[in-house]
Amino acid sequence: GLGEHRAKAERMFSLMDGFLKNDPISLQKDILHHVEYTVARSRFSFDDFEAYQALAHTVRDRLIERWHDTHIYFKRTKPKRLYFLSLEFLMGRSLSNSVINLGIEDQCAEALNQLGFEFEVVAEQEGDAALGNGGLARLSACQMDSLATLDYPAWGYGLRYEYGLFRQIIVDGFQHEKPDYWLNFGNPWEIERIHVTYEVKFYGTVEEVEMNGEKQKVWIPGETVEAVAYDNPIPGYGTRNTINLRLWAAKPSSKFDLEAYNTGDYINSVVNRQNAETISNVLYPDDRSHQGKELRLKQQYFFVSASLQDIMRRFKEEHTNFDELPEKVALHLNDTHPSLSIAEVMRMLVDEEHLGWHKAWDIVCKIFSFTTHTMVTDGEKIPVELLENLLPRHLEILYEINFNFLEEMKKRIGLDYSRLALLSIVEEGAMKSIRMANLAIVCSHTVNGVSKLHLEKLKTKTFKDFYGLYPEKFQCKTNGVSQRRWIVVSNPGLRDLISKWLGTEAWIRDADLLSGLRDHLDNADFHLEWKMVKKVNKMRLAEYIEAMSGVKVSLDAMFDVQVKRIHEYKRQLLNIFGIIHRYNCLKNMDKDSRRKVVPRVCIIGGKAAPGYEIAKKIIKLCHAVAEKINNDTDIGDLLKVVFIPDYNVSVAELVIPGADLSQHLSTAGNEASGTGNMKFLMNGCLLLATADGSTVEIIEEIGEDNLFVFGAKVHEVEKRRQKRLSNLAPLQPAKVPLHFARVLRMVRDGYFGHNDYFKSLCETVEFGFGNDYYLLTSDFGSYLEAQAAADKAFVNQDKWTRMSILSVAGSGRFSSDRTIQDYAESTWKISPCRCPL
Ligand code: CR6
Repeated sequence: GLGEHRAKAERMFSLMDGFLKNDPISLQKDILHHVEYTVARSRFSFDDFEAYQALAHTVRDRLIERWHDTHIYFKRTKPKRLYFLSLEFLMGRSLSNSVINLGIEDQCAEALNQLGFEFEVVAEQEGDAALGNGGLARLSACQMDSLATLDYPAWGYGLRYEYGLFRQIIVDGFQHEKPDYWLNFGNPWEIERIHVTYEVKFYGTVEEVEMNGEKQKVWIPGETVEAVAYDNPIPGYGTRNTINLRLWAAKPSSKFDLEAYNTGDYINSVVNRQNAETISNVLYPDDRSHQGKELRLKQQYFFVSASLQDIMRRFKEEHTNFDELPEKVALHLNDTHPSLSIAEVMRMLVDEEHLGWHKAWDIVCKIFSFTTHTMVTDGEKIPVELLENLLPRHLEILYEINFNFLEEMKKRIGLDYSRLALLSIVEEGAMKSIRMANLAIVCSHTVNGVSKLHLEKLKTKTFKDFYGLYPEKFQCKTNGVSQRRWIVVSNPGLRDLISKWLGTEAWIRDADLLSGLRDHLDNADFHLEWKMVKKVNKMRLAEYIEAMSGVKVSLDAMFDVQVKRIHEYKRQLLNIFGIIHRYNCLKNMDKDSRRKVVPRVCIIGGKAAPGYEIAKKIIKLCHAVAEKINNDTDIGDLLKVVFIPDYNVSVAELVIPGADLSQHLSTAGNEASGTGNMKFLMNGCLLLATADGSTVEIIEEIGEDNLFVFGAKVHEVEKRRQKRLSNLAPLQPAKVPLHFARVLRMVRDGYFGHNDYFKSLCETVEFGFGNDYYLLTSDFGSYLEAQAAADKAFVNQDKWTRMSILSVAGSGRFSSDRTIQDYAESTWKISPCRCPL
């Protein structure tokens, strides 16, 4: 009875000590407790890694407390919730970030110290969680940090890949891929929820049955897999709120395969069950191309089905009427990858909850929002053949959605079949397929671009027809990055300096306050301290470079960095050609002129998708050029070239704060946003960049004088491409700038060896072959001018420091807090829900 219940509650309460304590002594006790009972080592002998594990568990306990309180609070107050659906999250390391967001960094450092350990060394033991490819995935991670910090009632959903993004090994200058079995050493940041499981079904047939006198479709699936939840607490900064990132892992269904068992085929039944686990095994390593593979489709549906069952269960616990769904639930599609969700919600509402089609569609159109992350017109497509086999009922639903949509369109635009064909969700042709972007646009109430320039292209090119029909859907949400991760965690020196001169740490929650640094623009002490911070970061980076590549670099040199995925459109090749040109110039200089040269360390890093041959050749060329130049004793410290292997989040945290100059070279109109530029900006590194993606807005914010802009503008690109093509027939070397031709010839003729191997790479920028689609030839001159301007500015360290300060001061707008607040207010319509202390 009630009395019994109360007695039990009181007893439980009396057993509780209250919340875990965060003073250094309590932390030490907890660390030692975990050394002994979690890691099972002796408290008298444990190493740095074991100290990491014990501290991680100590922090995890504290995260769990807040995480619980937050969820109880959300449950009680029943706010509208946002569900952020993404197939990729690049979380990187968690320890430092958690400790900082919990506000216990000093206490943890002291606790470790007294046990004979150093926080930095211990934190270095942690491996990266790399469940994503590049910008999109790291953006998701920054946005989760902002959602938690701004107290939004949000959950993230993703997949718990057992193999994250491959590790890049360089052998002899060539990229090799090694599996990233990141769970090998355990993962203290996740909580396995063995009771939170859902069955996910595949294959089978669709049948029609009579139900209450009406015909109803039912899907009779052929295969069942189980999804198990793993929860990853995401702590906010300066708040008790700790939200959840729920990642799904596939397990064989607990329903035993009876038939095989009965026929005595025990071994095969177990082997079949194991196949289920392969679904969430490995992340696809391409960040811009989609191949329409069955396993990828299976991953997408597995993710969608498990997440939506979870979301609907939570909704139904609190509500009985689906009309309330749009008031209580916002579903966000992070790119097209999770957009099967649309068909799945329709299936749940129509087939399982027995709502009428039109009513269900009405609801569905009010709950989805969508962000596209690409400038590419040819988006993700799913071959109908695959769907028909794997998800037969969903294919029917997609056809019906499309039929209704096209009927509506016929009423609006008439029988203009070529236009209708462009709008159609179904692409007819050699390979009939579902256009995921069209599906997402038709159903979402908001379609977001990731920069102003991107939105403009969506409106005028990529989705021009849809824009004409639904202009109100299209919105710009310029990307942002978290200043917690990209200054506070990765650049503690700069953090202290900023806080000292602003007289507050409030900028960690409100990045607009960074503009206050402008007040000290001419203060000599401020300049001195600013330069000192950069110097220390350069030292840290120089040590890393020497350890990784054996190259010793001078701290007086300008550290010039280009780190990002390797892509033709990002034009790492332009950078390398510039380096070769610089080398040529140095070789031709007399002693006197050489004395005036700004020494450079050119740092390049990034992964190439395993099947992307040209990108792999770019990596090899980078190594070949480095080998030649670094071993030329005549050049010495004036020019060094370094390739940093296995670029990932934790490497970025080291490289970005140590950079003087960073390069963002995409041919205008190709980078939807870019977020690396923002991270460098926040770290006082000057940008050398094209007017592409979000860089256009950075220029707006800090002024053209505070960075080095070059190259064709978006509106010029198309014209130049046309011009090149009209020159196509005769090879016209005269049209190619002399410097460019010379550099190209050196690579082609084997000056750096491997001329056969580099041939196809050279051809991408030659007439009659690749036709230089990305316009390296025509941008080269302007690129060299920008480089010269950077050299000139660097000589005047006073001016350089001012530009650097103004970069950080102008970076507030590029905080993911601003992005998330904008999404919350104008797209998701959710309000903060702050858990009381
Ligand atoms: N590759 C864009 O290319 C953008 C991020 C995040 C990308 C990049 O310009 O900054 O998304 N697109 O919005 C995709 O991944 C499809 C990316 O990271």
